[in-house]
Amino acid sequence: MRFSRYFLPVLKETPKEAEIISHQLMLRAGLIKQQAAGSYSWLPFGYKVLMKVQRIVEEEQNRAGAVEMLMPTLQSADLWRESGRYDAYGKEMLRIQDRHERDMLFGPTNEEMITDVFRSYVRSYKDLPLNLYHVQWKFRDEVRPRFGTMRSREFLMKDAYSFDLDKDRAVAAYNRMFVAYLRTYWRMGLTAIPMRAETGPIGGDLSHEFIVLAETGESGVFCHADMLDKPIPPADTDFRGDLTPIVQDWTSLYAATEDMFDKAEYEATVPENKRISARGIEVGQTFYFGTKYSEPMKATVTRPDGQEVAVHMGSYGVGVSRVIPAIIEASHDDAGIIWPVSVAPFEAILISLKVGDAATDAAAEKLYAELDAAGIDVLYDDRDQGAGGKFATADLIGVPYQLIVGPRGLKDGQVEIKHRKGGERETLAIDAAVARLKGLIEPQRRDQA
Ligand code: 5CA
Repeated sequence: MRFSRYFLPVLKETPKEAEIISHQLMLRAGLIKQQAAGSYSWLPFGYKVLMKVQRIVEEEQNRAGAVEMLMPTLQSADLWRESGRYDAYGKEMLRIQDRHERDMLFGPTNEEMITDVFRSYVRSYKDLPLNLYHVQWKFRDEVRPRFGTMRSREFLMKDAYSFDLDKDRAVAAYNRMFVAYLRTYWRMGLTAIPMRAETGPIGGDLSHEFIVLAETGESGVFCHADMLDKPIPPADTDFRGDLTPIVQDWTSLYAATEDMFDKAEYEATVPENKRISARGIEVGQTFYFGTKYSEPMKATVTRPDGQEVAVHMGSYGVGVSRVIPAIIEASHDDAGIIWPVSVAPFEAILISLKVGDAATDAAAEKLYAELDAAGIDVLYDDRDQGAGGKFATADLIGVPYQLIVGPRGLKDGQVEIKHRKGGERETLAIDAAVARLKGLIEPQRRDQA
């Protein structure tokens, strides 16, 4: 992508309304624009990150056996009257009437709708297990939307729903999502710790919040320090096998949100030098709630013995649009964002230091074509502007590698690579640059890992 033909409105000043660093940087680096309280446009640069995050979520859901679909944003109130949640959900639900004065709502979550899909088609235990998911916009009329897309009113969520014959099988389905979540956040460069959590309006008695530690996080959390560097289950994990040992290994160490905090247990099981009491960002949550929806909504299947039973369900959410500020909170410096390669809007930025100089133009154009041919997602800063401003923009927008081409180096046939993270610089022969970047970037994509 040529910068001169792109749409990347970078702001010099830090917008006053933004209280936390990720919100400031998302505005300044041209990722989002506020449209109303808690409502944002995703500008091209931010949208690219959003889609990369969504793709990782989808790949790991698919790997774990979930099947993607898409449900509408507007739902009929009648479905929610069946489950009893229409009145229970309160003011957070945006209620709408259509021209026939039928009650509708903008979905804050989809338990009812997916239960309706399920009951329309599935009759027998033979069709189980089943896990259906979608990535769709949700609306929650939050009392206090804040911190940009961290807590917005309209936000993008991946929500998956599992259906099983009984509790044991439903817990096995829960475990598959648990392991998928460990992999999903790790692939985005995040350390997200599963913590015992309250179930709130979704319901049930087994739930984990996946928490990224950050001073600006909205949740208070307590956990064992060893949770921070546990190895992540590999891509070839057999999701058809028994994942109990992996989940038990993770849940054997103490980790809970403040709502579930048990001081006595914490102090008895976590040595003093391993106690972490901190704040965190909830980037996802998993729930097992049995027959809470299937019973009132009559989503039943026949068992092998012919008896009809309500299916056991769970639901599993990832805050796709919240993950991005969480990544920025975890990965930035004074100059700007530092994207992990796997979610970076571009993997490299090619900076031409002298647009209009024949030799520089020729070298930069050639490198641009070669990077493209090598499959590297590159932003080519071909704007006729001073070097200082270009460097500052490159640092602000956080592209992982900067390839710098200018007349001085070119006289000796050389270009420079700057690593955004860590700031190292390498001078190398122009012909070696593309292979070097490929070697740096490919192992960090985490797509085969
Ligand atoms: N139906 C269940 C699971 S699919 C559910 O709705 N769970 S949830 O309420 O925990 O939401 C799932 C995830 O969406 C949260 O973990 C959080 O990361 C994200 N989320 C929730 N509310 C907001 C919000 N107002 N702004 C941005 N992200 C949000």
